[in-house]
Amino acid sequence: MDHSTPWTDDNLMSLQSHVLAGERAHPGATGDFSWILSAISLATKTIGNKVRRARIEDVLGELAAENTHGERQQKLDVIANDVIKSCLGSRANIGVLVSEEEEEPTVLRTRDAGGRYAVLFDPLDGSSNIDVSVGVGTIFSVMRLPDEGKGGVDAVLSPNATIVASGYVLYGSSTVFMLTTGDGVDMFVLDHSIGSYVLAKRSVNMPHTRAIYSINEAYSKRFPKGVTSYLDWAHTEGYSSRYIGSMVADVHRTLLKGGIFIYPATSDRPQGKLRLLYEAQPMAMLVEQAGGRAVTETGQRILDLDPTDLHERTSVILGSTGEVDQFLRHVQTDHHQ
Ligand code: AHM
Ligand code: MG
Repeated sequence: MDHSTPWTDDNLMSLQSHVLAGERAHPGATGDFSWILSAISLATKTIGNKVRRARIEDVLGELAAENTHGERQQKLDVIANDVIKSCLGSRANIGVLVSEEEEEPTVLRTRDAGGRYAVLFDPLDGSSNIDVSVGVGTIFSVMRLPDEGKGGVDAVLSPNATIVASGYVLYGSSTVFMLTTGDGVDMFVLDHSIGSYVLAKRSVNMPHTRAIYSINEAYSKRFPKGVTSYLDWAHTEGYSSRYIGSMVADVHRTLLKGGIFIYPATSDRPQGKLRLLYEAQPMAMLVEQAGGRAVTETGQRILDLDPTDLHERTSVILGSTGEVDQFLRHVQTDHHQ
């Protein structure tokens, strides 16, 4: 009699084995991707550990210096950036590392020397919330660089560069890794007792509608008229409001529960605040892969935007398809008046 446990989809599956299984299903896959992802996995476990020990190790608070965008860096921003660079720097197929925290990208190797991918990341998004123990996260995307050309920064900005994977890790009450390689979104949770990310949910699908908006409403005097008229409408429709002020945490809730996340252009930040390459596009890919929609205030698809500058900013409207459509209806009506 066979007493072995029958195979089901519920069997324990680590992030690593999930990625390897994905590659085995594609004949001709080189293994490049699992190599990159194992470095991201190691880096985020290390950062998560630092985040949890920050008060004990006395690395909370701001540095005296500002980053390239004139913002005060937290000590942990710099630590997280260094961890990612040291984990990813040795992977032979990565040509370029681009970080929100650094003005210049790190060019590791040319295309001819094997640098076929770029990894773009925001090492610790929402870091100003760390001192009060609010969830923060690491956002990343992996870009396949075009075959032609030397590689380097120009390759990252080339319209022929394609994002092949995106994800984030939320260091919250549990550590959650959300990943898409263009075939749906899978959710992994870090099991601290075994030190591995384990699959918690396959093919996350966001609800089509949910009456929750997430926006920093204190800026409403600086919003474009269309955004204000959408909010007036939402108030009369009995919407609820949730805003953590940490994009990873706000987007994570939106992905699982539905609703809409809005960071519009404001009169003092006409381009918006969030960065196209490190925040908007990775989140847009995840949201679309989970059945949602991600656009700018003019209704342009965020994944169709071609950056001309690595640190470019954009307005971000993302979430349940029905909610984003509703938002655009107000903004566009306002535009045509
Ligand atoms: P950061 O990269 O400097 O941490 O800024 C990004 C954060 C996002 O996590 C969040 O959505 C947004 O800034 C909040 O901004 P605000 O405080 O203006 O509402
Ligand atoms: Mg950020």
